[in-house]
Amino acid sequence: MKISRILLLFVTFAALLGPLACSPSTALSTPQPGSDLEPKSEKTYEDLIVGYAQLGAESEWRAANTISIKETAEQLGVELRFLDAQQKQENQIEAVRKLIIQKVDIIGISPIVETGWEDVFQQAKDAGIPIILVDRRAAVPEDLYVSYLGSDFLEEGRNAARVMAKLVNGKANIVELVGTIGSAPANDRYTGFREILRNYPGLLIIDSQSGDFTRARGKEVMAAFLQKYGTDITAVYAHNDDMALGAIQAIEEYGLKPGVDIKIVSVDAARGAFEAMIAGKLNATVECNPLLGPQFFELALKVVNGESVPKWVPSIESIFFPEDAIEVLPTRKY
Ligand code: GYE
Repeated sequence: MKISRILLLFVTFAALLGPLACSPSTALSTPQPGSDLEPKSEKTYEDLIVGYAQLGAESEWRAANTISIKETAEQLGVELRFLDAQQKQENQIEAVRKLIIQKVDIIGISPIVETGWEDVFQQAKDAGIPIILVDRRAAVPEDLYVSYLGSDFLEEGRNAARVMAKLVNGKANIVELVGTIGSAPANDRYTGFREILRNYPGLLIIDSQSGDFTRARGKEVMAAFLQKYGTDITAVYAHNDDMALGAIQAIEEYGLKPGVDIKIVSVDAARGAFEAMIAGKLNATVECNPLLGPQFFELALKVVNGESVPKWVPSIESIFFPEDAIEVLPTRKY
């Protein structure tokens, strides 16, 4: 009984040791580089070098977006190489080229316009540097970027139209302040708005011009509209808050009451819009979230570590009206 138990123990022990004893080189020595057994060295935020090609500083939204990227990088300990293209596509292309030469791990970019990116994105791909589109899309084949992180601009345009229709009871002469020509948000906010307007024959767009997403241009374009159409204008659709705020000034200088004589709907939901709603000068703002830093770096780390990520990571957004403005303003981070 005793002997057979000892024998059993011995046999079990030998069986356990057997494979190790027979193939010590694979089981006990250091795995060969590239072999399946080599532990994958996962990068952490502190190891990451991230390039970021920002398009400029045209609006309150953009300022908040830039702060979010820079602050998050600092909090996480990521090394950020941030370049500002000052509203020019050629600068932004050059910025991507520089980041490729610097061999950053990954590049984030908010493309100023949709077209014209294939060559430089291909160069990044050839250099093995993945691109994440942040905030704005680019019209390139899907294999030239890993993911798009940003808003549904079409839906923002549709929501602006839905809100406008209610506000004016389905009847208005609208002037439209378009964002930067050729940019994804301007293209989609233009199209989405019109999609819904098809259901409202009383809502007419009497003119549509670009104010380049800036307050100064928004004011100029609105002043020109007022010169041309005067009190025929009953509503403004602005593709962002800054242009709406510029339009408000132009309307006041013309001697009319913004928000009352002329209803105004815009997009972004930046602090300036809440202040204007509290003052009764703006009737609604459709939210577009610029605080993309945390989601961006999380995506970047996943991509660099070879994890699969969705082709589109949408941001969560809502719509705000003057009746919520006093309560909501203190909670706004941009
Ligand atoms: O709405 C506008 C900014 O790309 C979503 O750009 C962004 C837009 C934003 O200048 O204010």
